[in-house]
Amino acid sequence: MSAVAQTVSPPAAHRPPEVRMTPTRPSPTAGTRLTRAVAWVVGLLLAFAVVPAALQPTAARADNPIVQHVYTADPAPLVYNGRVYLYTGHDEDGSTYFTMKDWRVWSSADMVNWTDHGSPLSLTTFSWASSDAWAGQAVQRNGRFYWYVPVTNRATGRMAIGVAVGDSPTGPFRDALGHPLVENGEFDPTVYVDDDGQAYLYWGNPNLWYVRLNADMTSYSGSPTKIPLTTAGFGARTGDSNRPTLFEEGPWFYKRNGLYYMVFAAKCCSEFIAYSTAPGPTGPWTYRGTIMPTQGGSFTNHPGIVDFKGNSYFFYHNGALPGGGGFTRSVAVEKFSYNADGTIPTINMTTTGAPQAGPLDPYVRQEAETVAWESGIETEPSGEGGMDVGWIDNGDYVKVKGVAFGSGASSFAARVSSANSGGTVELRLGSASGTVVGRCVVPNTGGWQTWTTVTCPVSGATGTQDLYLRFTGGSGYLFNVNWWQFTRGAAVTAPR
Ligand SMILES: [Ca+2]
Ligand SMILES: [Ca+2]
Repeated sequence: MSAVAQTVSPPAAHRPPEVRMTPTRPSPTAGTRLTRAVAWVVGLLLAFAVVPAALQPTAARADNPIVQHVYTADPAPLVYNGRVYLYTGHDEDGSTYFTMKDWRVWSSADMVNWTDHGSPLSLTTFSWASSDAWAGQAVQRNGRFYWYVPVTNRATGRMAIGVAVGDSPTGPFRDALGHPLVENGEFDPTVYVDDDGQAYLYWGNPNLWYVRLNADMTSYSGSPTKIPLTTAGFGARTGDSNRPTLFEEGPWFYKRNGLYYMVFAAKCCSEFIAYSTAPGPTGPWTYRGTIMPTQGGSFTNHPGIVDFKGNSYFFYHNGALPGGGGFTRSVAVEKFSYNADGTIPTINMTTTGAPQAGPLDPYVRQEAETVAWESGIETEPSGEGGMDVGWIDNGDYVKVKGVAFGSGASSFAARVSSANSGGTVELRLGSASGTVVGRCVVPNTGGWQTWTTVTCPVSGATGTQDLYLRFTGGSGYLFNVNWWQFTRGAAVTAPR
């Protein structure tokens, strides 16, 4: 979908299909990737046999995966200034391979309502990259944001690590170097800045490498160094003489309470998530076992761990959305608690996800693209900045979880646009068919990016509730919504 398509063409009666890419094939020189692809195909067949019934698509009550309108993969969370910023890859609709062209950014203040920040980084950001926008990670240093990503270098046909830099966690991002930061045919970078200021870049499949990054975060000292993959350090794999340890890919490196953690995708395929710990940033590593067993209908998985507002969270991906699978993945999250000795308990995938870490304030501007769950909507860059919600058909809805109305709201305002005949925003509590506390009529505004603010009275919205913005109207796409906001006050009685 794109804003252009929606603006130029009259609204169609059906959701526009996303462009389907011809599956890319590993190049003959990319031995690692070829091996990986073959193994994954085998894994794909296996994965379909082990999808737990609980993880089959069930929209009702579910809030996990955390994004539903696009497929996301390879989560990399970053806590900054009271929010969790989540950097992900993006699986194209209908993918039959790792057809990945851009990365996405999401953020949340409560772990359940996630704001879509669009795609501030793509293959086109790197003039030297040809394909494979795979698993990256962003970190903050001195107020700048460095996003490390693996891509295929067009000139060599090999996987390389690029680094983009931006002045905000949501970008815009630019290629910091104009060439790869490091290239050895391996991928999946993870970065951690230690307390002493020394930053480390780890990456690899089938090996595990690191370099010491310089303070500028875009160069390094010394040469890439290979971590010895011993069974004591990374567990024992059976059945693959080329891969004697469990380490497969997707490392996630950090320190907590003086202990260094290497969390990684283990075995192949299907993968599970395991981890090792070390007393120092480069080892020696000791294998600590499984964090997340093989679950969830995707034959890969990928870890990301942060502490936020006093709790710990584990991000991963699965194939739990409708149409989901090994190449159409979705990022999900679970809350967990470290054991007293720093070990990590077993974490299982759920369809409920993490509990809400604090209510959402409806009396400040909230972006329409802040979503706990939705049905039928898409997002696009807004002409007013940020993103807006569009491709709204009759009956589509957005769920916003845990909205703190307190003693009550008196009115609702929404920033809307429509090149069609508009429609109605129904404000419902508890479910998409729950009690209506307000209805806001949206007119034709003269264009899909011609915005106006509509308001309507609200009655009966008190306490903390799940708010459903349910959209109704005629045929075709009805209208777009950029943001919304309630006004506090006594309920207004509708005129008789
Ligand atoms: Ca729709
Ligand atoms: Ca918006």
